[in-house]
Amino acid sequence: MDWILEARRAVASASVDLIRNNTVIGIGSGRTVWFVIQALETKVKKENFNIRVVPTSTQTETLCVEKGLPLTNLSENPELDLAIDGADQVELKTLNLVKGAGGALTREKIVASAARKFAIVVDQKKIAKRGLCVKVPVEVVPFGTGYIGRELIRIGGKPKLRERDGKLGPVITDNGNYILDVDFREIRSPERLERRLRSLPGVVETGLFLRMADIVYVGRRDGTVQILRRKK
Ligand code: A5P
Repeated sequence: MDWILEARRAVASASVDLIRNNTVIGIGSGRTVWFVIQALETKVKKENFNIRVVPTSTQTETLCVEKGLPLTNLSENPELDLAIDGADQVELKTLNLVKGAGGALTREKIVASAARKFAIVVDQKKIAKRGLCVKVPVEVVPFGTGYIGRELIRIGGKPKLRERDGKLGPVITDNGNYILDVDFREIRSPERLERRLRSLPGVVETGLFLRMADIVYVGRRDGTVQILRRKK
């Protein structure tokens, strides 16, 4: 699947064109963002830019430190000029997203909300032409996991506690919580689903990012980058 690596590289380098000097940028998490951090390092050095970044995960923070990108946080900078992040699925018509396969959904949603512009980098396999249909990650307070799981089944979902090879027991997020990956099959009304999920006590955040993305860079199999903009 070499084209995917090339697609990630291409969208990363296209997305850093949005970056201006003397700005504060939110940086998402995941494999595509890894290329964004590299492209950002190159751009900052080449243009001698003065930027600061707010990372959305411990992994991103470590990478930014390695690349010498100056860090800041939302206490110092509650308003960001731009945030760039990956996604697990993008609905073509609305640019609604599912995010959180890397477990950083809560910080990603906070950072995206703090940004004046939210840009997404994906490959073409992540574009959904007929509505969102991948599993929705839901971050939950560990104490409430059993109850929330039961409620998710009641509203038609199939929840699974996220576990990973190499670690016994559930994955713990950077916020000290668990993640339930919930299969809703086809998501007909994402707004309604989001409201229902958010109304459950103990749900910290969901991976549904609705009407948030302003621009999506799509890396295509033929090496080109397609740019989608959300209609306001
Ligand atoms: C991290 O929690 C996620 O939201 C990622 O942004 C998303 O899973 C995309 O990651 P990849 O670029 O690794 O596919």
